Amino acid sequence: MAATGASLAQLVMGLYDVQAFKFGNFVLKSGLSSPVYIDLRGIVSRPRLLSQVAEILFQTAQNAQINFDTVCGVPYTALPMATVICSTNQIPMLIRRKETKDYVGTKRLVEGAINPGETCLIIEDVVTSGSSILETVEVLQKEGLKVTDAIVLLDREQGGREMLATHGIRLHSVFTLSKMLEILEQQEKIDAEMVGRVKRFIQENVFVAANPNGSLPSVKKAPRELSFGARSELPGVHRVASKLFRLMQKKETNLCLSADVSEARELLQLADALGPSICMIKTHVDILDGFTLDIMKELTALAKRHEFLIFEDRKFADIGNTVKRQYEGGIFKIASWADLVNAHVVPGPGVVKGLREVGLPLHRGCLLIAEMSSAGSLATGSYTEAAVRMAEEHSEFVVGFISGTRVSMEPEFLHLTPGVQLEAGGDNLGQQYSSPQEVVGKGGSDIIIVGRGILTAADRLEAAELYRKAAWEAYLSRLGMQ
Ligand code: S5P
Repeated sequence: MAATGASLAQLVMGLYDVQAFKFGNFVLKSGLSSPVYIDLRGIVSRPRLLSQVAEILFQTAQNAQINFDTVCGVPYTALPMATVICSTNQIPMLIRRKETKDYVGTKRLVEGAINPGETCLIIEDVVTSGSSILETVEVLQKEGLKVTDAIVLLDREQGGREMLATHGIRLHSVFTLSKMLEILEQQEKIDAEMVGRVKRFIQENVFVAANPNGSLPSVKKAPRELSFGARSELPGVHRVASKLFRLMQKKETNLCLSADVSEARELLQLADALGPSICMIKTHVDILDGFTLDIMKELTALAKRHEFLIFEDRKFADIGNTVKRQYEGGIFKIASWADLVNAHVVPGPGVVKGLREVGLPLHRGCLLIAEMSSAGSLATGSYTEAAVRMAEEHSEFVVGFISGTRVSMEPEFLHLTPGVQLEAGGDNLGQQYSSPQEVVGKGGSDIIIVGRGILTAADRLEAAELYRKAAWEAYLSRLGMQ
């Protein structure tokens, strides 16, 4: 036990009094309506409470007999807690930087004396899915530090402990959400009905680990998984995403064909033959010999006939003014025929704003590249987070992501994953493959993008059907329907 019953109750009441826990109806960022809201940021203005919190966190670490050399708080709420612990107990501290802008240059990701091989203890205020802790762990490990344990004040019991355990991190909490509810009920701050409501909400919103490649710390929500049909009708869903969700549900396919062929005729033949099996065709028009706008007209007609979308995998990555012209003009006139395009987030929001000027009036949509399937990709961690934020800020035009697994919990956003084959492996140029089950079933992605898995098969239609069925079954199993 980290604390005696009496002192824990005192601490919980102290936090309640400064409104760190609120009960009622709150709309979370994810759009979910929650009966409880927890926010410990305010304790920096209550030095006595901050000291109590720091003391009990340190006691918890001591009781667990953890060996560590340094301490690092997960930014930002836990930073002052870690500072007080380190200052009071004379322990060297490390600070993880979170700002995406500043460390692109020479700035370091971790401040403080880093001695590779040493063990760093993580301090956090609240754990939900565990992904924030994992991000900090990832950064520290890249610096050569070992991380074995994390101390958290409040465990919301939504799967964080289990998720961290799968990454070799033991989580020690000062108290759990159940304990907090018990104390507040005893103290008559909340009634039994509220306790029941909160418990139900927590149970219905448990996160489960979804990290097939051990690459990105990501999670998916286990229950309350919405079907594609239901997602097509969400109030905030983009018109193109809604159309796609609808046709996926109707055709029972979440397969996107990556039609990486160089003959225009072959592209059209593929689209016609495989059209009924796919929800989308992905093109790289700049590898086509003999491109003409007439070919794209024919492709558009096939898309209409077989009900699939056209996604030009152009990966725009320039300043807004340039991408706008690349999207609209030139010989390809991409905006005139592609329902979807994609963009790298490396230039900053200007890339989305530029594309949006052209795409929005035409009711087009854009996917942001949050992760890449290639070995050594730099699109990880805070870069991926920045992509998610950019999508959230431009959801009138951005409909989702290219990523390995689900990176956003917003059900309006689509996740498309390339680097998929039925057999694990890769090519000799860095491509890495995961299976449809890993990507959709475990990883929480929506659509698999398959190129050579189908294109090199003797019977392409038969191969497409195999991929369609595998991805659809993975989706159904995620919904708990199989
Ligand atoms: O990270 C990525 C992003 C994309 S869009 N990795 C990828 O492989 N892609 C694209 O998906 C790539 O350009 C190619 O067109 C397709 C994968 O093809 P495959 O033959 O390896 O399945």
